[in-house]
Amino acid sequence: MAIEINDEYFEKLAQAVIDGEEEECVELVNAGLEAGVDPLEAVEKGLGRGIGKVGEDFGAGIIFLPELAMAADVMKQGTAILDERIKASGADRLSHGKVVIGTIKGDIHDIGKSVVAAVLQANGYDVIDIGIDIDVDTFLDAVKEHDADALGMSTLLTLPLMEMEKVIQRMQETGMRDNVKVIVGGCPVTQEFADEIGADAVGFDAQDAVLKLDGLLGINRPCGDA
Ligand code: B1M
Repeated sequence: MAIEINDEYFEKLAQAVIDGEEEECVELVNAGLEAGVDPLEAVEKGLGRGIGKVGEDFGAGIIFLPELAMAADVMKQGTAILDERIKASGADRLSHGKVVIGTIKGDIHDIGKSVVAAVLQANGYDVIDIGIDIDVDTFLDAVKEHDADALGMSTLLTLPLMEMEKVIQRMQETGMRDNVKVIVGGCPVTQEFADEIGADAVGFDAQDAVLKLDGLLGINRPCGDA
């Protein structure tokens, strides 16, 4: 499939997610990479726009869980390929620090968290992605085991939001909080909420997560290197 990277290409990617067309999506992603698409742009302008529309329709009761799940599977296939390319783009960089990242207990959304993990890795962080539905003890054990400089928590759901506070509280009780920065993110997470629960920062998207962590860990990059 020979293609040009333009608005039409990103629209086709979005539409493949909306239509639940896995084969089409994978072909478009691979053809895009061959034609030199920026993988993060393909996630944000293409696949992300498609899943955003699907999410809106689901919220409005226009489509139901099976259609949402089908679109999510297509999105996952596409982002898995792009995430690998994003990670590989930072393979030869020096390590800026270790980050444990996961989606909180009660939440199984993993696409956005995985994109953030890939972009952090591409920007020189050693990322330990511990997955989804992660409880307090598992977060703390992973931070200890890997001697992490930062902990990242993600959620897309409103209901389990307070799990993030529980993790931070336990870090305080066990004396871990002073040495480990905490960044939170996901669509229901606001700056006010992050302040309220005592997180160090909120990341509004993957690139923002890099900028916020750089700030917290004192990383100075040469111009154009972030
Ligand atoms: Co769900 N879901 N879902 N879902 N789903 C939402 C979140 C929802 C808003 C849809 C809607 O109603 N409009 C709604 C939440 C409502 C709420 O709580 N306020 C919802 C619901 C209700 C549910 C279920 C409860 C549905 C049900 O069962 N009845 C259920 C939850 C099950 C559970 O977790 N216990 C559910 C299930 C699912 C699927 C499994 C079908 C699937 C997920 C598949 C997967 O992840 N493997 C799914 C999907 C795909 C979505 C939507 C449509 C898209 C999410 C996504 O992947 N976005 C979503 C609606 C939406 O967001 N528009 C929706 C693309 C991704 C690249 O973006 O994840 O936002 P995002 O990540 C961004 C930023 O948020 C940020 O950077 C990322 C990259 O730019 N970010 C961070 C994220 N984490 C970060 C961490 C950081 C920093 C930045 O630092 C650590």
